[in-house]
Amino acid sequence: MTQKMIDQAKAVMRKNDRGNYTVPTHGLYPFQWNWDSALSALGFAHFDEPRAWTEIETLFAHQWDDGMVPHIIFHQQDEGYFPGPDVWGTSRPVPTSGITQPAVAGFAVRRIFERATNKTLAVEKARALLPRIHAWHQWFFANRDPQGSGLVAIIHPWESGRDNSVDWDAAFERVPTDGVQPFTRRDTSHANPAHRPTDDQYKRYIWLVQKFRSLGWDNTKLHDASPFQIVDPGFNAILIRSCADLAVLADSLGDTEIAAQSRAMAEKGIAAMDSLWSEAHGQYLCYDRSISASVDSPSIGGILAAFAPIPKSRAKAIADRIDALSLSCNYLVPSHDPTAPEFDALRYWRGPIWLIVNYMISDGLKLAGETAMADRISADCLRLIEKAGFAEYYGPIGAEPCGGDAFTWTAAMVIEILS
Ligand code: 9WN
Repeated sequence: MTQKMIDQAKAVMRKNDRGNYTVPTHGLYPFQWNWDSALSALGFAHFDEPRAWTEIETLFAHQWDDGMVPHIIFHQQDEGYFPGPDVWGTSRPVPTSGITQPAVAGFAVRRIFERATNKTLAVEKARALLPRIHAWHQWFFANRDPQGSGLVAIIHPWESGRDNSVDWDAAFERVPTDGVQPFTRRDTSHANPAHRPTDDQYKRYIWLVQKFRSLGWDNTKLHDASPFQIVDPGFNAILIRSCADLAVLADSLGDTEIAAQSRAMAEKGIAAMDSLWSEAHGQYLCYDRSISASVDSPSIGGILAAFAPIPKSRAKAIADRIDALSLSCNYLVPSHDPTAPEFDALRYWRGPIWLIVNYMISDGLKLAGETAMADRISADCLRLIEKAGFAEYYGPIGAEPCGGDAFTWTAAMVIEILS
């Protein structure tokens, strides 16, 4: 059974392999996505190490001069996705979007490096990637934390990777829709519209894109100009974890300066993260920087925070919180609390389970010594695959496969769990 599942996962990854990058899935997402690639590289590393390095190299080949690594790279023309390069208008030689995505690459590169069987190749590739990843981390704190709080804000829901989370609902009320150019969505012709964001949310996504475009994609201006500035604990946890991992990688490669700077960013972030803890919910919550208020929304963002080296007592509380969530669903970990009124079992990031998020939560809990919950989450991932195949996301009550199928990072996570 195990080997069969690994073989199926490899076949999914090969199918979506475009040579030097992978698409998340055929049709729905025909380009390269940032955090998809970094997480998918972990899967490749188990059966094709050079290919794993290439995936991340391709991503960083499109890093902007200011250090940002864009969330989409439009390698080829494809009318099947909206918004395409013309809407973004970033004027890059190979078009890209103008926003970023969770900084998983630092974590992934350290892990691939440490597991590598071809050490010569690993040293060469990691040495070349190290300053680039570090520049991206520095970009985050310089541009998305202008007051030096230690935590960064996202300025568009797509940056979080959790596009239509309940976390953004209240803040989205303040994002206007006037002046949005008429558009036709493509996602709803590939996937069930009932499992996707609403048209109203799409208008607000596009309003933000048009706003940033009107500012020439100048990152020194975008944060302060955005009506949407949210400090997401999950997003910050990924960045903090990657900074901490990059410090260890830099030490291994003898770069003491990058090691020290990375460690300092991680430590400052961890200390600041505690301000997001909610005793009432037993998890972290988002903070809406534009109105200086906590966001009372018990989503998976505050559970994913366990991916960072948070205090052990917090990790234990998060394991307890997940256990409590399991009373209201059949599979872990739902992207929103099933007992909350906004929970929507099959609608994207408002309830469904995502294997990549499960993987990161499980990894963080394991490091914190919460192995029972970590193993339970991994076991649930495999139950979902057995029942519903390699889907984009799954219903936490009935294990329904949702969104796109034959999904690259879902397959990569299965290889990670089973190898
Ligand atoms: C927008 C590719 C991406 C993921 C995101 C997921 C979804 C895109 C979309 O697909 O977002 O970036 O068009 O819906 O929410 O996490 O990286 O798999």
